[in-house]
Order: sequence, then C-alpha cells, then structure tokens
Amino acid sequence: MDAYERIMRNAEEVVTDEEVRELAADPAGKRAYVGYEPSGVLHLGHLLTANKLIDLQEAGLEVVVLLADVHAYLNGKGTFEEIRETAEQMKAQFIAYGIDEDSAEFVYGSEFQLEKEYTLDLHALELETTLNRAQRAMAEIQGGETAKVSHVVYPLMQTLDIEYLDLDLAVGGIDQRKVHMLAREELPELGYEVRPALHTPIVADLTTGEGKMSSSEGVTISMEDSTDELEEKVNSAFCPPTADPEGDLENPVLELFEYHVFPRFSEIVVERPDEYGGNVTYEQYESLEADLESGELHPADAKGTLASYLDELIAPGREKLREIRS
Ligand code: NAL
Repeated sequence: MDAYERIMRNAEEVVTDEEVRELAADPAGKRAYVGYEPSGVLHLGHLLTANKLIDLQEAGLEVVVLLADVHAYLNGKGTFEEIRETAEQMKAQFIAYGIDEDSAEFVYGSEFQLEKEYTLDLHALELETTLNRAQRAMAEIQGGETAKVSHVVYPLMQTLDIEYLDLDLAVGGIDQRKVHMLAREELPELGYEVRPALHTPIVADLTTGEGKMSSSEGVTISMEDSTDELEEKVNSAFCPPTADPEGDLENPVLELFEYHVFPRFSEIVVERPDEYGGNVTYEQYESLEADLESGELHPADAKGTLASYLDELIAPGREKLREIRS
C-alpha cells in the first residue's frame, strides 16, 4: 500500500482528492490532526479516527491530537477541572491503543485558544459568519439541544485551530464535514490558507444498524468493557446474513471488521470445529464480507471472531484505565 492508499483507506470522503494526492506525494514533515472533546473513556467512535491517525503515522505524517478542552466546555461537558482530568485519561488510552507517542503531539486547546491574537481572529471570524451558517455547522456535532451562543462559537474556533496548529490535513468523522467546509470558505477571508480534510465514516448503532454509534445513544463498545461484556454486546449485535435489499440498514458486525479489525491486523482467523468447516483465514475484509453474505460464514462465528479481535485491541487501554483508577 503506498502513502496515498494508506491515507485514503476507509475514508468516506476527502476534500479535495487533488490536495490529498499532493500531500501523499511528499508526506515528510506534514501535520494531520484530529480533535476530541475530552471524555474519560474511549469508545469505538474515538477509535475509528484513531485508526486513521495510525494510518497517517504509517504513511509518514506527523499527527497532532487536540485535546479540545475549551470546546468541551463550550459544549457543556463540565467544569474546566473535570474536563482536564478526563483529557489526561484520554491521552493515556490513545497511547495504549497504539498511537505512537514519539511522533504524535498532544495539545490542549487552552494552550493557545486563550491568547490575544487568537481571540481577535475569532472575533474577525464571528464578524464574517452568519448565525445560520455557524448553527448548521454545529448541528450534527451538538445534537438536538437548544443552541447557546457557545454552540456557534465552537465551530468558528474549530476553524481557526486548523490555522493555529499549522496543519496540513484536518481529519474527523463525517459529522465534522460542515465545520471543515466552513473553514474552507472562511479561512481565506482572514488571509489564511485552505487545507484538505479527510472524513471517516460513522459506524452504525450495534443493535439496530441505524444511525450513529456513540456513548450517549445506543450501544457502543468502550475501553471500560470487560471481555465478557464485550462478547455479550457483539453477540447481540444486528447482523443480517445477507445485505439489506432496501439498502438503508448497515451491518454493524461487518462495519466493525472493516473499520476496526482489518486495519489493525494483517490476517483474521475464524476458528471453527472441523465439522463446521474448520478454521478460515482472511487477509482482506472483502472476502469475509462475501463469505458472510453467501452463507459460507455463519453470523455466530463472525461475531465470536469479532469479539476476540476487538478484545485484543481494547485490552491495553482497559489495563491503562484500571491503573489510572487504582
Ligand atoms: C474537534 C473537536 C473539537 C475541536 C476541534 C478543534 C480543531 C480540530 C478538531 C476539533 C471535536 C469534534 C467532535 N468537534 O465533535 O468531537
């Protein structure tokens, strides 16, 4: 896999492809970032973009992880002290998960977002942007609550961070796309450059195959889950044996294989007794998907395999959490 293919693996969208190709041609010294509102426990939603950061490190880029404490505050996630503490825990779990500490930079938003120059730029951006535009950029991030003034400042700060962190690529879930589009439009108004963005998919809810998996709604898997809890959740996951003919339901079991397991392991072994066909090894996601859809691979075997690989991925972070809390 060359640098471009690795950068693009499992991306739902890049804006623009041409800009990403340019970046891939000469990745040395280029900086990509993801920002996270600190929360104490990582779940699969965080790990999907973390997988992309690992891809980017392997492609030769430097990665910046923004622990977006001010953003979490603006989004009503707690006091500054609470948010700081959860940010430290989050950082430790990312490193345990496999983000290479030596080539990654972890930055707190509050380290630069409270400076005078930043604040004046923020006000310039406030003057440039309509309320409507800022609200639309925030809608998918914030969900259904009544918008506060803080909620419209939030996407403007996210826009400005792309400049202030001196980034060459902004990475986020597809729910961040309106913020990144706002950045493309507004940064030049302040005399700053436009940077490309890469968006990862959002994995469907485990039990229904609908919507987005997150900690707040539906069932997700997190660094807090024991091996047994994880198995239980995977076993109860929605896993239709054939693709949904209407096409509007996802198969979360397949999505987890595609976005979480295959990117981190070079081969996947499904262990089965001989009377059920014996062990099978998959090197590519597509072969596993084809076997599940043709009935070659039973959903129960797929789920058992998925649970054990996810458990292996989560184990170091689970251990780290235990350490932090003891
Ligand atoms: C991502 C988030 C918050 C602030 C950021 C600043 C710069 C770049 C990315 C950022 C978190 C993200 C979320 N909006 O919904 O989790």
